[in-house]
Amino acid sequence: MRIDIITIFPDYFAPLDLSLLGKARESGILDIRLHDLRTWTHDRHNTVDDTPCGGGPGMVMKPEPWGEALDAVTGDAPAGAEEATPRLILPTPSGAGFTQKHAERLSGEPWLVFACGRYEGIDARVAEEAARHMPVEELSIGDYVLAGGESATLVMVETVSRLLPGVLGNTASAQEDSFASGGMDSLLEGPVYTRPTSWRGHDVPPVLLSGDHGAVERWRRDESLRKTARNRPELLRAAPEGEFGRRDQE
Ligand code: 6GU
Repeated sequence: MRIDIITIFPDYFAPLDLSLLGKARESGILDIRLHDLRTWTHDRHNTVDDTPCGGGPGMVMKPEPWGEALDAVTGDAPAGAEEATPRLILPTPSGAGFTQKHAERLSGEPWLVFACGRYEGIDARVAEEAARHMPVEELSIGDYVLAGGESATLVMVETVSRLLPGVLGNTASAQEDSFASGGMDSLLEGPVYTRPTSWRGHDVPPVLLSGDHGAVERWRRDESLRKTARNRPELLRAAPEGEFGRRDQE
């Protein structure tokens, strides 16, 4: 998968060289390209913002550098996917809520472009114009306000990337994640343990050492339900009738 990130702070993305994503980039599974928006300014001060039309606080990102940046970046298709159209992601607190479902869908795309806004956001005509050439999605990572789209982009890129074949060491582990579609749909993951079996007076639950795989699976499901009920009760209430069985809801 190719991912282009346009930002005024390319250094913000240094963590993409580390760990799982760093390895995926080295192996070629992930082709992440960073672009400094100021490359597409033409004045002495590399201006990217201006005061909001209609007044009000803060600054708005000017459309011209964004238009040129998107033309340059999206005009250059990934090798072997010349026919591919990029999907433009606009991280914004006013976007639709990003979920594991979005991540699963986006992980099937050949090419994503993230446009990181700062200040009060990007002139709305940029999204309007981009939508004439490619699919555009506004996404928020939660109900709080960040200083810019960079950290939200890191969150989304990591969430999508770890779903790509070959990125996780154990391909089964993504399916067992909290929120993953499949077995654990809308349930949180329960507690996990490793050796030593007794530590500072706390014991690993004996069922996990019993060798009874059926009992282990039943215990894990019960613990998932217990944790979901405690930390995210709305997930159980939102589940289709009978989703967890009558016994589970009690
Ligand atoms: Cl994507 N951007 C900003 N600036 N704030 C956010 C966000 C995005 N998602 C939640 N808060």
